[in-house]
Amino acid sequence: MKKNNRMVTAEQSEGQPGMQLTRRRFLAGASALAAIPLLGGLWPRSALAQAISQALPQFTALRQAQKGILTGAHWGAFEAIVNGDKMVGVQPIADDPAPNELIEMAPHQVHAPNRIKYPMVRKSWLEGGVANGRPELRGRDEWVRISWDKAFSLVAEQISRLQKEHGPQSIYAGSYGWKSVGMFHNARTLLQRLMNLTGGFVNYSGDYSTGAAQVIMPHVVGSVEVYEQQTAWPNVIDNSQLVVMWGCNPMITLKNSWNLPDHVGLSGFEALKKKGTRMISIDPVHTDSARTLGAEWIHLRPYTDSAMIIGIAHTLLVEKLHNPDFLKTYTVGFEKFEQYVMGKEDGVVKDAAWAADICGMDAQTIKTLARDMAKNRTMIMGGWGIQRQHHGEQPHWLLVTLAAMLGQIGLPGGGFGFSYHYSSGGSPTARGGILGGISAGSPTTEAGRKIAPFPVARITDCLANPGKTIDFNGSKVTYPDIKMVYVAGGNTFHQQQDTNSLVKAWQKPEVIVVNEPYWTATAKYADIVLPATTTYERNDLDMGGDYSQLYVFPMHQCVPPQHEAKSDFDIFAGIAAKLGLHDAFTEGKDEMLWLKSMYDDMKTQARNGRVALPPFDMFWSSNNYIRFPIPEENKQWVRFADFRENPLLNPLGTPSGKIEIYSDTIAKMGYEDCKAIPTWMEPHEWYRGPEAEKYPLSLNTGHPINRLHSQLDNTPLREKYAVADREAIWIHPQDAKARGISDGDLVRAFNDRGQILVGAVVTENVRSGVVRISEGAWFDPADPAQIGSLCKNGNVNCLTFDIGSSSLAQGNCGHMTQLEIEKYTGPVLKNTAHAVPEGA
Ligand SMILES: Nc1nc2c(c(=O)[nH]1)N[C@H]1C(S)=C(S)[C@@H](COP(=O)(O)OP(=O)(O)OC[C@H]3O[C@@H](n4cnc5c(=O)[nH]c(N)nc54)[C@H](O)[C@@H]3O)O[C@H]1N2
Ligand SMILES: Nc1nc2c(c(=O)[nH]1)N[C@H]1C(S)=C(S)[C@@H](COP(=O)(O)OP(=O)(O)OC[C@H]3O[C@@H](n4cnc5c(=O)[nH]c(N)nc54)[C@H](O)[C@@H]3O)O[C@H]1N2
Ligand SMILES: [Mo]
Repeated sequence: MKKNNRMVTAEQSEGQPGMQLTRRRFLAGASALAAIPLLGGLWPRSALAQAISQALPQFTALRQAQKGILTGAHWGAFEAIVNGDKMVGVQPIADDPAPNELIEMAPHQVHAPNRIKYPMVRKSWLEGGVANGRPELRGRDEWVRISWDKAFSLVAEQISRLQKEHGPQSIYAGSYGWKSVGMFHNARTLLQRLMNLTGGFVNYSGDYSTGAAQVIMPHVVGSVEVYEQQTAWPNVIDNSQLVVMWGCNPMITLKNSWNLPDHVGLSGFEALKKKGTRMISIDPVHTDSARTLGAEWIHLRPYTDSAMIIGIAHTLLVEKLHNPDFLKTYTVGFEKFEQYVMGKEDGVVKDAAWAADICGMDAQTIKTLARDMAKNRTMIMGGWGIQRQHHGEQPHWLLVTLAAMLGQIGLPGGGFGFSYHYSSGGSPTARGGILGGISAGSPTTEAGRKIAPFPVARITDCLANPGKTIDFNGSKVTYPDIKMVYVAGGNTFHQQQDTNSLVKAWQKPEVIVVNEPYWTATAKYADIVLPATTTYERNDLDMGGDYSQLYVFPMHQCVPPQHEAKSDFDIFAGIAAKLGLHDAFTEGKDEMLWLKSMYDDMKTQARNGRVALPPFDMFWSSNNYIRFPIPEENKQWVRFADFRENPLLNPLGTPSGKIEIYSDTIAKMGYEDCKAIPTWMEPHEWYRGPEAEKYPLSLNTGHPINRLHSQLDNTPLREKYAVADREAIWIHPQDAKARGISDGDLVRAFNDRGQILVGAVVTENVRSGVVRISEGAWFDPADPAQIGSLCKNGNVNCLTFDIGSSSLAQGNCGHMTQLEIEKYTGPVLKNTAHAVPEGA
């Protein structure tokens, strides 16, 4: 049995887009809230806090806002300082162990000059309708302002027309995206709630974050692993002797979380540093994490990690440093992997020298690492960039195999963890209630219920090739013929690879609707654009700490809705009204009634676990948040300890109940690009492929330090990272010199798929032969009439290719591509990425 720790399971709704949160209930202690006398009206804050903490010292603690209004974002909970109708400042909450400066952007988010002010329609679409809407003008047409009433009618007409004429399989409302925090104003869920009521829609499966790993891991360890609770931080700090960050940049990626962050992971890494725990970073980039934590840097050629891990496995084998007992008791199929490593079938001995040659490093480094890992209590922390690649299923499968050979899985401070860098995996789980959100419901028609989702990153392929059938995880998926795309809470033109092929495929649907606060490229390429509020213009609730579930936060409205913006809830309720579905959509509840019912559900659930919560009205009006207690045993929780203790009583969810180094299930799928044991396969593009002659540099597209993807690119934070007003490109001095590029220069980065303008940062923090451009710069084509024209802001996905990681997972390959760069000497081009389109 898994003890006292939240599990995240793959379902189609919450958590990381596409993930559902569940948690075990707890039984201990006794409720005491009943002892508090009920007072009517508004409580003086201090009196409330005092009364509750006296009654419930052992259960809940109310934490008071000091100066402002409690709200929050993916980058942290904070207090908003408001002056009249303006947000003027922020202050982090007192409990945040590592407040994040990104919160300071909140006032700029609200008052950004590129807010969408009114409902707008593309002129040719408004005039020509579906028959003559000139979809090729998307992204460069004129805009016409319309009333909300007209907007609701236009959208409702399209939905009912399509449901009637082509059925729910003609409407794509997957709407992948990172939206904003808040369990109620969840743009994507609200969109899908509406679409389900109208009959159904096409959804996606998986996500962009862990497309490959979340599909392979259930075959290997029986769970998605990437969204699972990790061995708790205090246990890691106490026991790990060597921490290997494999393609993992936690001090950056832990700044943001899916829910309000608790930032406990950041303090965990700080604690390791303070203790002097040895840390190694394996990455083509000398990451901020490696530098701030003082980790040793092992750099390899990008996309070659699988070979390196196999080389380590070889050293462990020949030096007898592996743990045969562990492999025998807890895994299946190791002999087949051993034969592969020793070259029994193909005659290629995959030793450290073999790996070093592929990885562009020396063999000694690989051997030493193998010995150090075996000698010490080692925790392998795998990031996700290494699986956002062609054959991206292999690195994580191999890391599990490596950890199994070391035999420390399930021991304190040992094994592997694939979520230490994300949303504070390992932050000990608290005991309290869990907030549910509004539900998407289910399709109301038989046809709607039958629709199979397609893997999310296949969107361009799907739009371009209706009727095409692809492999996916042992089954087949046939693309529907999409006639309507609806996006709410995502930025398709940022997230998807090979932007120029997307631009082309995007011309196929008959109608594209986007709810957005800002004029992003996705909004600019729509037919109907509906202005959405930001979090700070509405009321909501959220949990703090994705894995810890440590807090319940009220997110109070700070300022009135800007311009004519409406919340997604009100937008979809308005459309629903035109379809005669208003009450079905709202269930007769407004924003505050929904929040109260969500809170009350959590309160009942918490009470069953013997944790008492104050009544909603009291909680809401007090401007406090609630912190739940963390049971002592959760602070030392060890992932897989139960399995290790008794693999028969606590089997894994794989067919064998063990770790599958050989998977019979995958063998039966018969895929050439994902075999039955983890293997090294040459990637689609790399430094030794034929494309490298023309495009010798390998691309790294890490997640941005000062942004969440594309979010906040339109704020003054830009001044921290933009070079010559473009996205930065990190270039090694040798590569820069060879091309006559100096620090601060404008650079054109290009390959056969596209070209972008970026600003040079010449630095030894990337390995030579590698350039790094963060994902998330808004797409801004110099000539929107020419597909493939220079992107003036540096959207890296203009360069990446769009194929699936393999037939198994069909994950995206955003972290892999070959390219060339040159000093830009063309005409001066104004960056218009954050400009409002003409007529808007
Ligand atoms: N090459 C490459 N590509 C990548 C990646 C990579 O590493 N390399 N990373 C991938 C990953 S892991 C991810 S998760 C994706 C992220 O891709 P996205 O999730 O699309 O990225 P965001 O920039 O967070 O986009 C969210 C959008 O929602 C809008 N929004 C925010 N709040 C609201 C709201 O309340 N209502 C509405 N209607 N809209 C709102 C924001 O303004 C923003 O435009 O990108 C993927 N793409
Ligand atoms: N500040 C910030 N934090 C974020 C986000 C953000 O946009 N900004 N996004 C959030 C989201 S949605 C996600 S999914 C996570 C993303 O978490 P990750 O996917 O782990 O983050 P990345 O930065 O894409 O990649 C992590 C590291 O992998 C390295 N890497 C890339 N290719 C290779 C390779 O071939 N070999 C090796 N060894 N290393 C490689 C990169 O250089 C980088 O240092 O972060 C979350 N946190
Ligand atoms: Mo992600």
